[in-house]
Amino acid sequence: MFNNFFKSHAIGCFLLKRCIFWVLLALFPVCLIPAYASEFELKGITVSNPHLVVFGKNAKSGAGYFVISNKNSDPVILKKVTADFGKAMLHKTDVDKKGVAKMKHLKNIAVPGNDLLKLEPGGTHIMFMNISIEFDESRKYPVTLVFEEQGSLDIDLKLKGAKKSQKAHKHKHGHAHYHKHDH
Ligand SMILES: [Cu+2]
Repeated sequence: MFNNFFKSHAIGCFLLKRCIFWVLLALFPVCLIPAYASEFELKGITVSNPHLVVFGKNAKSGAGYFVISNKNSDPVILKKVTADFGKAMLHKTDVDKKGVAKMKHLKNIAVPGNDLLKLEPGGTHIMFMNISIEFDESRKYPVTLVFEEQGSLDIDLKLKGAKKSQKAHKHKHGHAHYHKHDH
């Protein structure tokens, strides 16, 4: 029945074209997704979705999270992180027997061969301290990851969550600010 419809009428052809148009239009957002998901690569290492969580615009500390995947058969070791907006350290949150979360400083982070490691809240993360800038959600924050054998990889962290915490800290507004300057 469909065959006859398309063969006998020019309008069938028109409808078919329209149909293709709509299918392409529906697929269009799918094609755009890779543009939003940020990925950085270096010698078989892929760092995906790097983001920065800070508590308020004037936060003095924050945490960086991302996924490191390692396509090499040997483990890769992240030994250092540097950032121009603050001091960066490798950290891990551990929960002790009493249920108290504590952060400990790691010398390095190893990603096993053909495996991935997620840096996420409550686990391994990049800790940023002594932050000297005001955060702005419209820009990205460059960070350099230094791997033991592969060298350094520049990534951009996307700011997340500053708005939410600003709301949560609303009651703190109105306080006098004390600024300390080193000369
Ligand atoms: Cu930490």
